[in-house]
Amino acid sequence: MPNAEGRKVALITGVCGQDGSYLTELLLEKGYIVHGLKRRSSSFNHPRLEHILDKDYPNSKNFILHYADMVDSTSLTNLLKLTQPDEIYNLAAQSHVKVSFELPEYTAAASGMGALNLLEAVRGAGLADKTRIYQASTSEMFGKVHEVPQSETTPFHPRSPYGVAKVYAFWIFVNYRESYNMFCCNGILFNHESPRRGETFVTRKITMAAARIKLGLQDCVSLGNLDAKRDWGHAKDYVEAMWRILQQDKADDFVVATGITTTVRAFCEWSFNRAGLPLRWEGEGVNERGIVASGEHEGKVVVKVSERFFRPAEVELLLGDPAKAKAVLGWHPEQLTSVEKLCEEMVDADMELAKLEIMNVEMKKKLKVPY
Ligand code: NDP
Ligand code: GDR
Repeated sequence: MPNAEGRKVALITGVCGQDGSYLTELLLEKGYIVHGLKRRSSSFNHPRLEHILDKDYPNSKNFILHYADMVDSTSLTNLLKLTQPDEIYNLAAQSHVKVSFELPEYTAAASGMGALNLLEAVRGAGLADKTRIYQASTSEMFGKVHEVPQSETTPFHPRSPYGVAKVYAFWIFVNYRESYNMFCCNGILFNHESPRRGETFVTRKITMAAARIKLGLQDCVSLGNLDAKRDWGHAKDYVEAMWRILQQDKADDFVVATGITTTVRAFCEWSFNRAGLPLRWEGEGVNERGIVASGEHEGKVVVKVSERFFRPAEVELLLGDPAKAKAVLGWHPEQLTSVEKLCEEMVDADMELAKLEIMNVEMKKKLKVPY
């Protein structure tokens, strides 16, 4: 139901993250009032939203940030009573797979129980019949894959505390749909990246390293499993699929993927090549090295393998089957950003950031900024 101004109202949890920022842009463009849930942090945690908060950004006044937390049920109920959303996009999560082995309990609370807290808050606020809810489910639920490619019918076999927490969130969404007839949907999204991707995920770690090494800000990058394969798309394209999922007549679950898989090694080669540092590989296992093959930096070791980045259990291969998303949502990955273009966009953006970093360092020296 639209609000008094005739606009739909959306609430995005995890609004400060990569997907939250692109989804906010999409919904504002579509005329929504957008409420964003952000958690308290001791330092500024919404750089990805800065441009939207600028008063000159189109429909900026329709974007409102609120403090709440997925592990604080009272804050969720209060926020729902206040905002009365037509649509909720639950993107908040401790989303780093490797970190989830170090923070298993918090990951379960935020990424698993957080989904239940949200659903109960929707019921508690009397919105169960009105509000459509999207859950950010993940290809990590397929984990040690039972078939290739993975579709909506592929069994789950998660390989990390994060994956396990997300399986719980998936099923509690299905359960509330079946038990209370709530409009609960899961988007099972495969990896999606962008220049706004967090710096510790592998694509961004690589594109930043390629740019910073090229400009002399860094010597080398250490990575883990170079043979892992991921089905990578562009985050901007994937938030469109999230929105489409909530516009259907019937609540349902969808795999969102490109249908193409790439190794970490290949993504590395493309990135360094784009930065003007073509690579060749030498050695095996933890002794493998990526070396600049030609040009000014020929012979320089720029990629190393470190056990530090291996996971206690790995997801070796993800490849999604987007047939249902194509047929029902009209979402066609072959018409969207390819993984090669995604890589180029990320390296180019990180080149610009690296130049800015150099200017900042110089400026800080001049101004004697303490940190
Ligand atoms: P990010 O890690 O970039 O964003 C997650 C957001 O959740 C952050 O803004 C974070 O806050 C917030 N958050 C974490 N814990 C809490 C909490 N307890 N309460 C409130 N907010 C919290 O993830 P992405 O944008 O990449 O992904 C969005 C969602 O989609 C996540 O749930 C992720 O698990 C899922 N997903 C992502 C995929 C991908 O490839 N990107 C693929 C499939 C699923 P802060 O900014 O303060 O850290
Ligand atoms: P993933 O993304 O675990 O798939 O989860 P990530 O980019 O962290 O890892 C992808 C693959 O690259 C390998 N890898 C490394 N990973 C990281 N982070 N750092 C390294 O140095 C490194 N070297 C190799 C990993 O082992 C892995 O195989 C992302 C997150 O966004 C989840 O929230 C989301 O649910 C899934 O994608 C789909």
